[in-house]
Amino acid sequence: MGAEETLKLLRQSSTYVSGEKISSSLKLSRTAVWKHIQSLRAMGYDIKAVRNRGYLLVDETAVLSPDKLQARLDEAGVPVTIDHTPSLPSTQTKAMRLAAEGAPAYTVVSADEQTGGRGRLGRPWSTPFGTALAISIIFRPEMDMREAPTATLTAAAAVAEALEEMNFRPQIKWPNDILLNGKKVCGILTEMQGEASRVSSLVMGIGINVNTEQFPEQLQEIATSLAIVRGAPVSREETAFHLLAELYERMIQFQLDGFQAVRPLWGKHALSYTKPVTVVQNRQRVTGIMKGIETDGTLLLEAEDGTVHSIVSGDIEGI
Ligand code: BT5
Repeated sequence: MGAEETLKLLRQSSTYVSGEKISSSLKLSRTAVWKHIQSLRAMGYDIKAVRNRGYLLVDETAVLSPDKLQARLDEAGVPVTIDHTPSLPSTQTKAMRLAAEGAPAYTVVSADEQTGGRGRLGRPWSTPFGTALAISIIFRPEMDMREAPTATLTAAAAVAEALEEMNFRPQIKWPNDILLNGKKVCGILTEMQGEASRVSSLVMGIGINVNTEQFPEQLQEIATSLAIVRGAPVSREETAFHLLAELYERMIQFQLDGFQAVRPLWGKHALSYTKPVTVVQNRQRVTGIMKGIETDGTLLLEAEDGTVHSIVSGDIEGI
């Protein structure tokens, strides 16, 4: 908590802020302030310290300014409204609540940290403070619940396009992962509300590892970040801008012309497999050669005996 407050003070000032001023404003000891500065540096914030002057936030790459992001999106004609909070249990949970309360389409809930970020089937999603993008967007499309899988694929295509605009080489791993160099850099979670089979709101949660340097042990082998791939910090604001502009454009296309309009883009970024893959769905495993996707987003796998399995949701094992 103290690190967040310290960061706030540094953000508000374009000149050095003395350690005394920070400690008196936040009612913290000088040692505690120093520790917070150190932990902010460990998160990737470039903070200069000069004796007798204090601290200055030099590099803004780690900082997401919701006002600046909003202004840039407004200027580009992307009609989203950013609702940013430094720390939340989950942007998805908040966005689902706002959607149920009637929040308009294109409300974007974002946070610098999630303490209870979630993936599919209640799996955890890690978002350490200030290092990643955690965003949930409310859409109100005219669609049937059965179209949800293709909405996820549309979001995956948009994320891949956004990352390509930033000179990365993303690959989409069906259904909801974006990989860089074979490791997961982004996950997508699609949830809906509605009556019968009609969707009243679709909430798309997107987590992108931007400046994460060190992952928890269980993720070290499977996760990566934009900064790890680039070898330098990457602006979260820049990433959010590209992401939201692409997502808006592709979702409009999806709503007007259906997934078939976005499908070529999905295909352009989709990971292709030369060997058989195993897909786990509801604890069942199916192994086969991937034959692509159907127009409704289901995955087609041809098993050894020649039968073709159509898989609605699941996880491809390994890469
Ligand atoms: C996903 O689920 O990949 C969807 C993740 C969606 C996260 C966003 S962040 C904004 C919004 N708010 C939320 O609370 N959620 C959304 P799934 O395919 O089930 O993958 C989950 C698995 O990914 C976990 O079991 C871990 O193995 C792995 N994982 C967790 N955190 C990760 C990270 N930061 N980077 C890469 N892999 C991660």
